[in-house]
Amino acid sequence: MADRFDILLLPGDGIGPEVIGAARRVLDAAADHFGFELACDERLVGAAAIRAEGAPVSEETIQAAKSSDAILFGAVGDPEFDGGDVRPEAGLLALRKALDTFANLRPVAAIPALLDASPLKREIVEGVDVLIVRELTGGSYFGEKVEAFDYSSDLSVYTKEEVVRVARVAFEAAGRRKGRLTSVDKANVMATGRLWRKVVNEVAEEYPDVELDHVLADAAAMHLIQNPRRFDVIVTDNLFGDMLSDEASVLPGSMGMLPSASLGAPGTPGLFEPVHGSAPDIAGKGVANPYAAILTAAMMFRHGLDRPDVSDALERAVSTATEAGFLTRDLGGDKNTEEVTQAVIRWIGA
Ligand code: GGG
Repeated sequence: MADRFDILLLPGDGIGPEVIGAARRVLDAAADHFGFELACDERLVGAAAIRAEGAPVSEETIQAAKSSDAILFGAVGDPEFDGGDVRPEAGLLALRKALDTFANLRPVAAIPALLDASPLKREIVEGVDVLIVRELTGGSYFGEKVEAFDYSSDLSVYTKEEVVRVARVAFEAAGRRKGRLTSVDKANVMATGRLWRKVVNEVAEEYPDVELDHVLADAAAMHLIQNPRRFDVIVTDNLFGDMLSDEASVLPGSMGMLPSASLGAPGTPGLFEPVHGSAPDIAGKGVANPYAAILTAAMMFRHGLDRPDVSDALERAVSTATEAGFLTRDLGGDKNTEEVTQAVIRWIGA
């Protein structure tokens, strides 16, 4: 069991530095409690990097990411760069591509203490436990882009191998859970959707114990808020995965509760980031919800650093803090970032 970890912190923009600052303090407390050593390097990304270094992610930062054990990322995005040629979000996409983190795991589970934070009825939300596996390095986010004066296009390209590798991650995950996988595409209208479905069916032959079904993306969006318990694991492309996981944030009540892990080939560093963005409207006010960043750190210990014991302790501390009423404004509470962070630290190892 490793007891020293080199972590690259990339807080980014908006509330990113606040939530990564909170997660860093929780990590330091976990290091004290479990007796491991944490070596953290911190660098700029997104709008912060454009301003200081002239690009949304520098080559030095990409090299530092490649040589770390894991990357803990905050959020990127800043209205100052809306409509400009260089966008902060390009830094995140460049990192995902450089690290080849092709599988983005986005767990969405109902949290007992937060059932009333969801705008959906209690009976819909109760017991929800879905894992969305989003393909992260292909599709329309990465295809050739044309931005001319009076037309634009985003080319969506998927190769068979890109679908095979993310499908395997999803089948493996389903095999460790309830054994049900739903593949989401638009095979009725898109060529990439038809390739996606054909390849997922081929990969299914390697996993006879996993029950597979296919749902069109628009229908999946409806089922996700009408009957979310019908899903165990969902695998889908980059664009649909981005949208469905944001939609799924209404289930636990707030985007501020959703962590994610972006994984590449075994032995390569993973990129761990909360699903939420930079939320410039509340940045700097000390009210951001740090739970997603803390749960993201928990995913880092489980999927990136092979320390499920630390991950379990962080997840338990978050559950206890929410049950004790440490809720930020987005969850209907009145606690600030600092109060929630201190509560989690208090319950680590308790
Ligand atoms: N922590 C997530 C974040 O910063 N999101 C901003 C963004 O670039 N989103 C697009 C995406 O996740 O593909």
